Amino acid sequence: MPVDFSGTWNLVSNDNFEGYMVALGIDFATRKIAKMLKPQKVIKQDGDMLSIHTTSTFRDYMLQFKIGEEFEEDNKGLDNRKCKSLVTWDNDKLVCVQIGEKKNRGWTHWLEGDDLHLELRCENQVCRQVFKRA
Ligand code: VLZ
Repeated sequence: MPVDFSGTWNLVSNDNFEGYMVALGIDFATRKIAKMLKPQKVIKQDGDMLSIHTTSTFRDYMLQFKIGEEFEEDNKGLDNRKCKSLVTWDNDKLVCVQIGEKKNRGWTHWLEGDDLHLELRCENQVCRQVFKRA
């Protein structure tokens, strides 16, 4: 694959994270803390194997998967709902579909110039995040 997301990335913008968290049913107190965070992503890409470690001062979330292979995702520390997740390439974009209780749940990663982009989707909400290399 031509695109390599590997690296350490710092959040620089976070549009409608609040709407995304509301759609996931995250409680008010947790949202107030979470929306102040500037998470960092540490991504390791080795062939079809990826790990995405999202870290913050409040909570961390670790995801490891093989592209093209469905896996169980527990969303522990997020909304704690289990999903069947599948990540595939759509040209140079990495697209995750998270099948579960919430409709239209998933995310897309892509590179634009030196920036890492992430769109997070749940129901009718879209959160757009941009990261720069640390
Ligand atoms: O990222 O699905 O890169 O999992 C936010 C942690 C993590 C802060 C959000 C605490 C995970 C929030 C977003 C408390 C509610 C996500 C995927 C794509 C990989």
